[in-house]
Amino acid sequence: MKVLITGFDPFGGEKINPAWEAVKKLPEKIDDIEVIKVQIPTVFKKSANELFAAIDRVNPDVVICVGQAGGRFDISIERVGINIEDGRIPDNEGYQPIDTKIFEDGENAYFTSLPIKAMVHDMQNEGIPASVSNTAGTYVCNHLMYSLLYYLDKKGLTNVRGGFIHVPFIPEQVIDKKNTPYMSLDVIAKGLEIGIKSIFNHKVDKTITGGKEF
Ligand code: PCA
Repeated sequence: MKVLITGFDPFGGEKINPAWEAVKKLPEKIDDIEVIKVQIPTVFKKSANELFAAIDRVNPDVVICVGQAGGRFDISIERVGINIEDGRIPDNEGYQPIDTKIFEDGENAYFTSLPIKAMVHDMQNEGIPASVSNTAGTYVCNHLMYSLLYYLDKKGLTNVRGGFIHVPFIPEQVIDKKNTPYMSLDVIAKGLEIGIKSIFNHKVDKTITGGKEF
């Protein structure tokens, strides 16, 4: 069994990206699951193209993309990617789309095929704050999540499960910020490891609430 897990490079003036830092900390093997790590640039089109190349090369059973969500309190497992890009700030190559489609021939949205309720449940069970998120935003993370699910669908890779996890800032990133939530890198990495195990332990998701009013 193989999991391809990606993390973005730093963006928006940050020196590090906790997503990539946490991915780097993962072991090379979790039980009998081989863990293949790839860094992805925070650049709209390039991020997806590099992910597609990695999927073709690695032939994974599961693909998890991880990104920073500065301002969020917990590890959030994304439910859906939407066919829109609207950049609050330019990407790392200066591109700032406003209300453009990611793929003209794609659905309006794709739902993740990861067992997100089980993943949240298992993380919480081990004392790690986690929740289901119903929006991955409209920046490069949503672009990558949408593109991943579009690619798996268009290529007919129905056995490959894919999705996206957003992680909070780590402590060193919030020293110069006021009232900003953070989580330690070790806790984030442990959360990702639990999430990976959970995916391989759950072919079908649990039917438990993960709902939010907003
Ligand atoms: N987070 C950004 C893009 C790269 C990253 O780590 C996002 O949430 O869109």
